[in-house]
Amino acid sequence: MRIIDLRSDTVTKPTPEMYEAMRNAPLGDDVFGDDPLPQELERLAADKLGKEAALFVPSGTMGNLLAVLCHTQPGDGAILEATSHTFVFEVGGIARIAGVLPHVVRGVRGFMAPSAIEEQVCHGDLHRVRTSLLCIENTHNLAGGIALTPQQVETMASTARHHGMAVHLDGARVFNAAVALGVDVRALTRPVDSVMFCLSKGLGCPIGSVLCGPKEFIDKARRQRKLLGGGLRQAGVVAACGIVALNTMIDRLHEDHTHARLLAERLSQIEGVQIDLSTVQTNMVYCRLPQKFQPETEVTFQRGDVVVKAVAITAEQVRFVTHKDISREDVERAGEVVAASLQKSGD
Ligand code: TLP
Repeated sequence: MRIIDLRSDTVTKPTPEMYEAMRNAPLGDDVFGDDPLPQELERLAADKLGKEAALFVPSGTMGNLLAVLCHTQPGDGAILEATSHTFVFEVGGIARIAGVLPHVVRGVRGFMAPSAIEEQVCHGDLHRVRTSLLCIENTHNLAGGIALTPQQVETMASTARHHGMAVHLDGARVFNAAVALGVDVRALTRPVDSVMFCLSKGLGCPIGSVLCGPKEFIDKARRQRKLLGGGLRQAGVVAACGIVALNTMIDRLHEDHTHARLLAERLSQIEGVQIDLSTVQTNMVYCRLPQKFQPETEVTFQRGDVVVKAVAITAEQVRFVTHKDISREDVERAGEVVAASLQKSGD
């Protein structure tokens, strides 16, 4: 059986160079502060994203939660896009653990208009919370993997700053955004106070994300990470992959984008499949198929001994994600398998 796994870029396996780096990793104990590779990764990440300091964390979810914990006080409010990952898919952690009231703004392709942000700002009078944080997502996953431009990020961030709010960027795939737009990633991170990006997605690492921001903020986050149970010991085993990823895996992301485009074009030719091709800007393809699905479940298409895996993100939308373990040939084959299997189910 051949499986073409397009469920997510999280399914990527480490590269041979990553396995080699893991095997040779000099190790210490990161909680004692003497594991060299997490520190090297943190310096490299902070430098690449143009921030003072960084913190290696086990997951993107923990990185985003730490950002909210460190930018706010319990009982504050935070503004988030209504379909953002932090609001929709992080188990309500900001409410449950950080004690923060989410205010949602319906964005247009991930962009929150200044007037819509301003409508949600509360200044903490007798009856209201104090809105102290704006969260932005780039690329915006549920909008289709849309890459928000530096100008859009700056517009949202300056609106928040004008009201005394901090700005956090969920940049799980911020390098995809930078590559798609042809800009230095710093153009996307400069307007924000903190940014989380994932190593475990398109960059191919097995585990890990990095939270970047001012030194004082990162010092605080390091303590909160321990509180959340995220203080890892020989973290260098996985940080080793992160260093390889930052040095070698960013420039190739455009291949995933080309493959997503090709897949979208193929799928859009199938009868009954609807795709807004203008949203296919990075490595994701969201499409509507004739049938309904159980949200958040795996969807499979099969022809002969080839199986294509995708995910139903909502009842109506199926998502395909390209990544480093998917070749052009896989994409072509996937298009054929989906077409054949939809035709069969329609017969
Ligand atoms: N996203 C996963 C699923 O949870 C949907 C995926 O397959 O896309 N921010 C964004 C924008 C994300 O897409 C994700 C993961 C996260 C944060 C959380 O990262 P992890 O999975 O490392 O906690």
